[in-house]
Amino acid sequence: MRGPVACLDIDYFFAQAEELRDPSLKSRPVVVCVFSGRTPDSGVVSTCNYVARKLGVRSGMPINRAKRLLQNVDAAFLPVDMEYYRGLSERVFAVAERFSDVVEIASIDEAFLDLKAACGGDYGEALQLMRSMKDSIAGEIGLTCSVGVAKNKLLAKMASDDSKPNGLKVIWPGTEKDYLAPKPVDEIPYVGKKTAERLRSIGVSTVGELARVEPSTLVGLFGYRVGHFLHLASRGELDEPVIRRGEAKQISRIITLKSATRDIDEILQQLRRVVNDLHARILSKGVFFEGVSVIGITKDMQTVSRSVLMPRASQSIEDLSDAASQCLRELLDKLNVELRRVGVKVYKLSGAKGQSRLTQF
Ligand code: DCP
Ligand code: CA
Ligand code: CA
Repeated sequence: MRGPVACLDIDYFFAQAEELRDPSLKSRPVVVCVFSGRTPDSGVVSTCNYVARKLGVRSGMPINRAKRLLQNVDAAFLPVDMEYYRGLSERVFAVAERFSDVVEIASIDEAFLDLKAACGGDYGEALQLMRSMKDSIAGEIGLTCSVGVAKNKLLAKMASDDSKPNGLKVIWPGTEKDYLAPKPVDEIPYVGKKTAERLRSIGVSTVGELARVEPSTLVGLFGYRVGHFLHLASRGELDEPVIRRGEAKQISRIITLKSATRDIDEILQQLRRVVNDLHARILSKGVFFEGVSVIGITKDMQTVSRSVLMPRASQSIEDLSDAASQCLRELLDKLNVELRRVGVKVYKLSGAKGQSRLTQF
């Protein structure tokens, strides 16, 4: 059995990003626009904050329509700033990568995490981890996101959509069918208005009804690909794996301590396994690291961390172990916290195979 899988989606992303750099916007409708330049008002709404959504503004709407809806309020119409959003997006996904080695970046504001290795199939543990990830993203970057946890990507995405904004929702194993049955079909991701209308024409409006339609009927109506998608999706059985694209930018390992503590010797002893594990991963991937950090999660789910950069790229377990001890010591010296979970991360990775680097020799 696969799972649990999480879907992380940043709330009203581009508009929230604008609020982040100018908090005075928070109380006003914020509309982020793709101005086409033909006339000052031509173009479409990219996204908007919830203040504007309450007044009827939506993604994809013509800008002049949004302006009419907001004509009596003090709204801000801002142009998209992709470079800025991309930077924030990378930082959010870097936090996500501390919580799983297998992160699939699906779009600028959406990623899937395979949590099986991190929580050993325990959904309660997955929930705790994702709560802590949300806290880290809010604390370190200042953005809210919504996270869904379920047995596959599609269900996780639906749970994330359901919990918006700033939500966290688990679809517990065994409850998938009950969760899906009453939902309107257009709440299945990627099912648009046209598909929903054609389904309604054969008397299908809920996911539960869709699940009872013969797959051959769906293939007849929508073709093989979409037909099969609808059949599997409606039964919660679309189990596509989470696939990490590209090279890992970091590798990390985290464990739960036997009990919350700030005793350095105790933590170091338990950390030895993490360091060994991580080192094995480093060797098997054939990479060198320059950055090492220790991440601690406290009893009250705060994330704390300390990092060091090595003078040169290394692959040695002594370097890794020394750096991790140093980070942990600094962290405990500076902060009066008891740790519940502790992890080690290596980053600034370089390949051992092919591209060699002068600093390695
Ligand atoms: N986007 C866009 N045009 C659209 C839809 C989205 O330019 N028609 C951009 C702006 C969004 C970002 O992509 O901020 C992410 O899209 P989402 O669909 O996740 O929507 P939001 O993040 O804006 O809102 P939500 O809180 O519903 O996730
Ligand atoms: Ca979003
Ligand atoms: Ca999204």
